[in-house]
Amino acid sequence: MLSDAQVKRYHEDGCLVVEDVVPKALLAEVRTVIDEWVERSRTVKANDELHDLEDDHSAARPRVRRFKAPDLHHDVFRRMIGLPKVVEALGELWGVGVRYDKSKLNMKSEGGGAAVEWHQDWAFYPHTNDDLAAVGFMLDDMELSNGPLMILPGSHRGPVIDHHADGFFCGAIDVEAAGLDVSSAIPLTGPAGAITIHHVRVVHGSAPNLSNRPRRLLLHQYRAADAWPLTELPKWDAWTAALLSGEETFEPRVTPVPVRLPYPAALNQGSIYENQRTLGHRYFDQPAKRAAAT
Ligand SMILES: O=C(O)CCC(=O)C(=O)O
Repeated sequence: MLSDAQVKRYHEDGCLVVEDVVPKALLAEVRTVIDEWVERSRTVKANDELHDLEDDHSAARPRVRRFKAPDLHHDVFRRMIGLPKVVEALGELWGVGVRYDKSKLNMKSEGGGAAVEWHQDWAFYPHTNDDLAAVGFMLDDMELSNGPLMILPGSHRGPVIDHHADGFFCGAIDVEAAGLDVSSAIPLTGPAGAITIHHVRVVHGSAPNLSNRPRRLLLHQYRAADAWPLTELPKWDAWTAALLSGEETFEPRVTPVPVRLPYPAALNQGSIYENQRTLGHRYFDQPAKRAAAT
């Protein structure tokens, strides 16, 4: 599925864009379901197990920030989990079997859809080894103007950076306090139907969507079959049912990875957007720096 150059690029940068992965009919079906969900959200007044709402959401102008765990709510998202090109690509990157974890749909609506502050997914869910990745299915064209995912290349080989504020986990990096230079960040742009693959330790984030076009990114998380979480014990039946390729194993592969645990838990729960509310210095609230990064 992947060329040698793509595999090399992933290991060097910690990310990859692969075009033409989601079949057009499936893409159209997903968009239809999302449009229906947004329409239905007019009657939703508070965050719940599916909806994570923008602060300015209203019945007149529905603004959903994220649909949480969309795969638990509609079959079309489940059908995207095991797309052969996705499972093959991850298997080629890791050299072992692939297990599905979970899903989220970041909506980043036109006219200001929320930023995601710089972070490493690894800070949220460290495992016994770091062969984990999030696959982003581009449901719209991702361009510089609509807040594409941005990645700091090579940062997946660096330390796990502090994601705490005032002693509590906040799921975000204070770029100034950490002395982190994000000027070399690269935007992961591409046409709808492409996927992004980003390494669990790579530093990434995205600016608000100030364009007049949507930027919907469906993120599915996957892990190597032999990577076990350090912060939650899996329930066996669901765990083994999530294996998409390769052999099941009772022997976690343990490698010398840097780990910081996400405790004490974030003061604001519900989603990364809520966790990140307590971050002291917000990078993406500073337009000059945002312009420099994009
Ligand atoms: O939607 C984005 O641009 C960033 C997504 C992300 O990193 C996350 O939700 O953890």
